[in-house]
Amino acid sequence: MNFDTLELSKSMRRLLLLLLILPMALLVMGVYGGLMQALFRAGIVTSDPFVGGEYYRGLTLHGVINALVFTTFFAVAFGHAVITKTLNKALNERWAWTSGILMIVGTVMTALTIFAGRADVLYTFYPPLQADFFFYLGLVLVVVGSWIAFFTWIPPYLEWRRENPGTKTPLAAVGIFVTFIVWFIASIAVAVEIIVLIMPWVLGWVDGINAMLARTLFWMFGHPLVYFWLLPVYVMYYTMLPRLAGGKLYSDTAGRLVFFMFIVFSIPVGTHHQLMDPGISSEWKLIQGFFTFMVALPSLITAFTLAASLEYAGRKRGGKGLFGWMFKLPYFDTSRWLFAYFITGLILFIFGGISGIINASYQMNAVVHNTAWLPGHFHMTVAGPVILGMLGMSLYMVAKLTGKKIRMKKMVLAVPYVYSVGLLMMSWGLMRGGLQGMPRRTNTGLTYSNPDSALYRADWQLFTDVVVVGASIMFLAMVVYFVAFFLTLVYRRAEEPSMSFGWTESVHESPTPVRWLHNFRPWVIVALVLIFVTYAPVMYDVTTSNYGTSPRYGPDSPAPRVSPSPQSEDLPPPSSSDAEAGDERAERLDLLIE
Ligand code: HEM
Ligand SMILES: [Cu+2]
Repeated sequence: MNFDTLELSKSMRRLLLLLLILPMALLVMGVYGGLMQALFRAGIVTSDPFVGGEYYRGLTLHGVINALVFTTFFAVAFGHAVITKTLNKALNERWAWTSGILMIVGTVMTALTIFAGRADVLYTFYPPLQADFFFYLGLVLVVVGSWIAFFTWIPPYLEWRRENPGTKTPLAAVGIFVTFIVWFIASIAVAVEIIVLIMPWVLGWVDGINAMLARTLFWMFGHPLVYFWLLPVYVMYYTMLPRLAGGKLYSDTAGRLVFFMFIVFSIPVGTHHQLMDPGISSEWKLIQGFFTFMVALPSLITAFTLAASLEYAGRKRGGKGLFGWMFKLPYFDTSRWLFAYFITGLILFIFGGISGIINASYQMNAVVHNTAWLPGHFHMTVAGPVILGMLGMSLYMVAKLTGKKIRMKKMVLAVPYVYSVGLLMMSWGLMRGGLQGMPRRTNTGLTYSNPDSALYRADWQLFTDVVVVGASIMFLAMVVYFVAFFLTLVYRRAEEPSMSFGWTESVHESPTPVRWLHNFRPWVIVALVLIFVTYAPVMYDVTTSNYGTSPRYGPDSPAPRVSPSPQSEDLPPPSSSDAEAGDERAERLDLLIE
C-alpha cells in the first residue's frame, strides 16, 4: 500500500495534541458530573460543592461536555490525522488552526456560561428554556470550526482523485468523509435553530419562540448527531480492529456500503425523538420510524462483517470449532491494549442497538419515552462504543504524537472491562426503573428516592441503588484512565514522534472500485431528496399547528400555561406553597411535560 508515508508536520502535531488534550481535561469534569447525577438521583447528595450546587447545572455540563464537545473535538483531530495519512497529503495548516481556535474559543465560551449558572438548559437547550447568548454563540463557533476542518480535507482529496484515477478511496477516508457529510448537512438544521430562532429571541428582538419548530430542527440535527459520534469509531472498527485482532477485514465492499448507507438514512429519522410530541401527524412519525429501522441496517451489516472478521482472526490464532475462535482473541494482551477498547464497545453496542430499536418503535416508545430508560439506553451507545473507541484512540494518538510510552499499561487494559461492568449495571438500573415509570432529567433524590417525601417510591429504590454502584465503578475506571493519560503525557519522550495507524487488509476486496460505491455525490443527492420528502410535511405540520410562540421560561415567567395542579401525583403536596416551592414545582412540571 502506498499510503501512510507522510509524517505530520510539527505544527499539525501540536494542533492535534491540543484538540485531544483540552477536551480530555474537560471530560474529567463531565464524568464527575455523571457520578454526581447518580448520587443526586439517589438522594445521597443534595448539592454539588464544585459545580455550584445545582442538579440541572451538572446535568447540562455532563451532556454538553461529554456528548457535544469531547466527541466533536475528537472527530476533528482524528479526521485530520486519517485524511493526512490515507491520502498522503498535507492539509492547509492555517485553516486547520483557524478551525481549532474557533472550536476552542467556542468551548470556553459555552463552558463559562454553564459554570456561571447562566445556561441551565441541558444539552438539548429546548426553548422556552433560555440560556445566556454566549452559550449559543459558543456552540455555533464549535460547529463552524468543525465545518472548516472538514473543508480543509476537500481540496487535497480532489487532488488525490485526479492523481489516482480508478483507485479506490482508502476506506478510512471514506468513513471520515461520510462522518462529516452527515455532520455538515445535519448541523445546518441546528444552525438555523440557533441563528434564526433562538438568537433573535434571546436578544429580545422578538417576544416569543416557536418551541415546537425549534425542537423539530434540534432533532433533525440531534439524531444524525449520534452517527457523527459513532462513525469515527466505525472507521476504527473497519480499518484497525481486524488487524489488531490478528486478522483481516472480512469485506472491504461491505464497509463501503455501510458508510454510504449512513449518508442516506442518518437524517430523515429525527422525529423518532418526537413520537410523543403534539403537532406532527402520526403518518410522518411512522414513516420516519420506518427509516429508523433502515438505519439499523448498516449497523447490522457491521455486526456481521466484524463478527466474520473476528472469527477469521480467531481461527488464524488457532481457534477451533463453532465458537472456539472467540476464546482466542487478544482480550488481555497488553501489547494490543487497544483491542480491549474496541471489543468492549462492540459488546455494549449489541445492547445499545437492541434498546434503540425499542425506542424507535412507535408503540413501545410510549412506554419508555422520557423515562430513565432513555439514558440507560444511550449510555450503552454514546458512553459505550463511542467513548471507549475515542478514549482508546486518544491515548494511542497522543502517545504517537509525542513519542511517549504509555504508562500503567495493565491498568489501561483493565479500564474498558471494569468500565463496561459498571456501565451495564448503571444502564440496567436506569432502564429497569424506566420501565416502571422512573423519570429521566429529574432530581429524584428530592422526591421519589426520599423516604421523607410523600412521593417516595420504595419500588424504585433498588434500581436507583444499582445505578449508584454502576456509576461509581464507571467513575473509578475513568479516574484510572485519566491518571494513565496525563501520566503518559508528562513522562519523558521515548522515541521520535511519528503518527501511524495499523491499517488492516481485507479478505474480500474488489481490485477496482465498485462504481456506485466510488462517488459520494449520488448518495448525497438521494439523501437530500429523502430529507426533503420526509421533513417537508413535518415542517408544514409544525409551522401550521396553532401553538403560538412562547416567552422565555424562568422563575419570573414559569412558562407552562397549565398551572401546577395539586391533584397531580407527580408534584409535591400543595401545603408547601410558598413562592420558592411554586417555582420549583413549575420548573419540574415543565421538565415533566416536555
Ligand atoms: C462515569 C461515567 C458516566 C456516568 C456515571 C454517567 C451518568 C449519567 C446519569 C445517571 C445520567 C442521567 C441523568 C438524569 O436524567 O437524571 C446521565 C445523563 C447523560 N449522560 Fe452520562 N454518565 C457517564 C458518562 C457519559 C458519557 C461518556 C457520555 C457521552 C459521551 C454521557 C452522556 C450523557 C448524556 C447526553 C446524558 C443526558 C443528559 C440530559 O438528559 O440532558 N455520559 N449520565
Ligand atoms: Cu435518534
